[in-house]
Amino acid sequence: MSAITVQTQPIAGQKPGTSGLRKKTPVFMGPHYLENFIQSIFDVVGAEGKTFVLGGDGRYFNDRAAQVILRMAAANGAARVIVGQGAVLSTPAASHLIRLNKTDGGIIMSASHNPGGPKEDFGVKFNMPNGGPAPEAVTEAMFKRTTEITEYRIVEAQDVDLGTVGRSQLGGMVVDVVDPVSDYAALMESLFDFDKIAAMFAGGFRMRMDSMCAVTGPYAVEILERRLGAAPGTVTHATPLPDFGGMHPDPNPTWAHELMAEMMGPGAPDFGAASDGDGDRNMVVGRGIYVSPSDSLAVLAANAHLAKGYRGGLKGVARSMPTSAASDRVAAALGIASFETPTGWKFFGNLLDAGKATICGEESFGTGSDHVREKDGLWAILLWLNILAVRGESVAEIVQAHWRKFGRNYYSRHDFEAIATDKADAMMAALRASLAGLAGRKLQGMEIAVADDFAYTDPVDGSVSAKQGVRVNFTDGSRIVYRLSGTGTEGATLRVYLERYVAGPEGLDRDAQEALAPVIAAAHELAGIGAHTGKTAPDVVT
Ligand code: VG1
Ligand code: CO
Repeated sequence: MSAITVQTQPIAGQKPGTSGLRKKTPVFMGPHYLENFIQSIFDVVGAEGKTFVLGGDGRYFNDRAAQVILRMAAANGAARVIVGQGAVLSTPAASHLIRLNKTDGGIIMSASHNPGGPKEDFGVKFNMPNGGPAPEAVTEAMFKRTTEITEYRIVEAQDVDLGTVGRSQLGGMVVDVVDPVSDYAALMESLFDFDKIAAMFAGGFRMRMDSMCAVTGPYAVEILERRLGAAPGTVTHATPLPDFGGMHPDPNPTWAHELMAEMMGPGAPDFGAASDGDGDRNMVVGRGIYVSPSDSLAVLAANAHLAKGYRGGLKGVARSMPTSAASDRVAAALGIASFETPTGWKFFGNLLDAGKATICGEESFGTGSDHVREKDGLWAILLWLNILAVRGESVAEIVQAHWRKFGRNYYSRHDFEAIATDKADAMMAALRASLAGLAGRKLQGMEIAVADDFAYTDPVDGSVSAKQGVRVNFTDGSRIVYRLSGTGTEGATLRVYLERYVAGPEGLDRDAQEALAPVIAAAHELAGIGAHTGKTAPDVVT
C-alpha cells in the first residue's frame, strides 16, 4: 500500500460559508473537488501523527467521501481516525467524540438541513480539537489554500470496512470504527434526570419525535424508546435515508408539517419534536402550541437548573444577533451575562471554552450548551423533557407563564429563496448605503432609533467579524434584521428577521404574523424587497 501524489490545480469557489463548504453533490463528486478541499484542510491544520474523528449525516456520497478522506488522512501521515459505524455520526455526536478522545479535530460530512441526493447538496466541515467548527481565521486559511493547491496525497488501497465496529489498519494509520450512538447516549444520561423522564413516560406521557429520515433516528430510538421507555413507534421517519426520503430534513413548521398537523390536531400527544439532517437542530411543539426557537432558548435558560447537569446554574447565555432578545431578559433576571454573536455556531466556541456562557442558541432551531461545541437537537429535546418531568405542567402552561413573567418577543423569520445573487447584493448594498440617514425615520407608525451593520468583536480573542447583517431598531423595541444566507447552494437567500416586544399582561396570545404585521410592512418598505428581488412574499416563514 503506497501513498501517491496527485497533481491538481485550484478549483474556484471552495469557500466555506456559515457552516463549512456546501455545494451541489455533483460538484463535490467532480474531479479533484473533494480531494482538493480535504488536502487544503490537512495543509492548514497538519495531519502528521494526529488523530481525527470522521463521520457524516449519511446523505448520498457520505460513504464514498469517507473512503477518500480516510485514504488521504493515511497518506498525509495521520496516526488514527475514529469513524462512526457506516461513516455516520450526528454533528453533536462527532463534536463529543472529538472532545472525549482528546483528538486533534474532526471532519464532518454534512449539508445539515439541506436536501440530500445525487442532485441535491453535500458538505464538508472541519471541527477543532475543542469540538467546535473552525473559526473564521482557520476557514479563511483553508480557502486561501484551495486557491494555491498543486497536489494532494492519497494512498492506493481498497475500501476500509466501515460496517463493522472494530480496529483496522490503512497503511500506517489506525482506523477505529465505533458505535455512533453509545458515547453520545451516555453523555445525555450524565446531564439529564433519566429516572424522572422515564417515570413521566411510565405515567402515560406521550411524545412524537420526527427524525425526518435523517441521522437522529438511531439516537432517538435508543435514548427515547429504549432508555427512557417512550412507547415503541414514538420516533417516526427513524431510518436515515441517503436522500432523506426526498424531503427537506429541516425541522420547521413548513418542512415538518406532518408533526405540526399531529400536534395541532385532535388526540395530539403531550410533546412533539423534530431534528434536522445532521442532528444539530431541533423544533419543539406542545399540544396545540408551537414554540419559536428564540422562545425555546429563553425557556430552557430559565429552567435549565431543574436538570442535574445544570443544577449549579448558568454562567451566561449567548444568542446569535438575529435571535430574539427573549433570552437576554432571562439572563438579566438571573443576574448572568448575555452575549450577542454573529450567525453560526463557530462564534459560540470561545465563549463556551472561556466559561463565559453555558447555554447558546440561534433562531434557526439551534440550541446547545457547553457539553459539546455544536448545537445539539436531541440535547434540547431532552432538556425540555426534563423540565416537563420536573414541573409537571404542559408545554403551553410553561410557555405562557414565561411570557407573563418576562413579556413576549413576538418573532418570525421570512426567507426569500433563490434570488439572483446580483439582485440580492444590490438590495443589501442600497440598504447599507442608507443606514446613516435612517435614525428618526417614521414607518408604519414606528420610529427608527438606530440602524447599523452588525460587527462583532470576540470578547476572548479580540477578532473582529464585520458586515454580519443590517439591524434596524425602533424606539418601541421592535427590530428588523436583514442578512444573506451563507449555507445555500442556489442563488442568494435573503433572510428578514422580525421582532416586536409586548410586555403584557395584555396581548400575549396573538398570532405572531398578525402581531408583527406593521414590522413586516416596514421591512418591505424600507428595503424595497419587491422592487429589488421581484418577490413580494416570502418562500418560507418560520
Ligand atoms: C443557517 C442559519 C444559522 C445556522 C446555519 C448552520 O445559516 O441561519 O443560524 O448556524 O444555517 O446550521 P445561514 O447563513 O444560511 O443563515 V446547520 O443546522 O446547517 O449546521
Ligand atoms: Co444542522
